[in-house]
Amino acid sequence: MPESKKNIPMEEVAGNGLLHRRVFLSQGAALISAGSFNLLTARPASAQTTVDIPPWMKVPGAGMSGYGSRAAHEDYIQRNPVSALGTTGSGGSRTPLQSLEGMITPSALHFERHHSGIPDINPDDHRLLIHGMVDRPLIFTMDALSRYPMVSRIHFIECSGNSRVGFNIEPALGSCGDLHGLVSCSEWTGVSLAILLEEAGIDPRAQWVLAEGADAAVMSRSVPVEKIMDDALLALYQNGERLRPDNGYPIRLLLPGYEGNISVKWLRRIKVTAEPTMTRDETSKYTDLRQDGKSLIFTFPMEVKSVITSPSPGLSMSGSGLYEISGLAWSGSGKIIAVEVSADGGRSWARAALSEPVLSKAMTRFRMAWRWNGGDAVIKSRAIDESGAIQPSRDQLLEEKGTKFNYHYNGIQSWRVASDGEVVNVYG
Ligand SMILES: Nc1nc2c(c(=O)[nH]1)N[C@H]1C(S)=C(S)[C@@H](COP(=O)(O)O)O[C@H]1N2
Ligand SMILES: [Mo]
Repeated sequence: MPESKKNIPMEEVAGNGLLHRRVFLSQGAALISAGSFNLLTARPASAQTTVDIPPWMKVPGAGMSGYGSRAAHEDYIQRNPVSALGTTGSGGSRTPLQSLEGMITPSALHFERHHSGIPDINPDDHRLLIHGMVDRPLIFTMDALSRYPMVSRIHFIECSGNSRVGFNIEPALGSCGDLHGLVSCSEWTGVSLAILLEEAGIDPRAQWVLAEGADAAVMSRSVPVEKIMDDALLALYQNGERLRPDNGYPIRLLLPGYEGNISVKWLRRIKVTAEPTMTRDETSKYTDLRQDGKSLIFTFPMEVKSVITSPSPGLSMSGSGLYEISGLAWSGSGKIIAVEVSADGGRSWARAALSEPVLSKAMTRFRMAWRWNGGDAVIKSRAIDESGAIQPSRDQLLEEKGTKFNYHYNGIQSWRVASDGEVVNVYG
């Protein structure tokens, strides 16, 4: 082995054992194979190991199936449904972020937020109406929509109530998904709403569009025409197959980067208007109460945010040594340009590696190598997006937004790793 590949020191780049992100670049793989350090937890193998034939090698395996399912050993990985008091069917279920890898959320684990349950829609009987300030009102069957040119884009959806427990006085208990799992990321395929509005002939004086859902809650929100013309999608497909009923089957509006509420599911009506309609869901709900008693309305983009998914509560560490700190970052204002990680409670920070592809308004996976000395440590991540926005600390956020805010929490998440390997949510 060439001298240069032997014992290359892992450069420490910030306090308490954070290592340079090159560990995850192609050269890093070479370093690992050169044995300059031992990231992996494998034990040395003896020749005997391969002689034992496991039971599944002694009989032919199972046959094919029409629609796949995951390994039974993975069935414990579940969304965590929590019903809201009051309206039947209202509530949410959160994505178990701590159990997933990469940037795409499997459709069956995409978070859900329903205000009156999931309507049982027959796609043959469902219609989309476009009317209001247009030259030609149009009505579409789902088949008619399918004949328009389609586009595919990878985007996150985040409920503006995500991470709300961060406003609590005491840090909440729970897994990463319990605290932050009202965000998911999918590949969405469908028809650009701008194309259909152009076909309908939009009145140049129109400034807003009302989007209405076909659930019993009749979720309705006003969207600026500018956003519609920019990147609004009528999504028909999610991760390659038709939308799940939970996520809006047979059609939903997708407004990339905007608070999840406005991506109206089970979409039935688009009305072009001069003014915002001032619906229930944008006046009594989804407004942000300020300290002076006035409320902000139409606070659409979700702010730059990140969270370490591993290690995180429930994923205990087993003894000092080399670990990968991994997490997700996203922003409603564009691409993530950097994620910084601290292992000493925020005294020093170092840049994580970002896993490709890094896409606008999509989740971005980050990774950092950490040599844990086995002592008490507080780890945290902070994301920066291409608009220059930096994820704030919890103190900065409360200072800026006040204590009456109930939505749009994007403060830095701190996890305390105790010397016994247990991980918990802490402030500061
Ligand atoms: N018609 C309708 N659309 C809806 C909702 C709803 O209850 N009804 N919930 C909204 C909220 S608050 C959010 S956060 C997102 C959640 O999308 P998902 O359930 O696909 O994750 O859908 C939005 N669209
Ligand atoms: Mo939401």
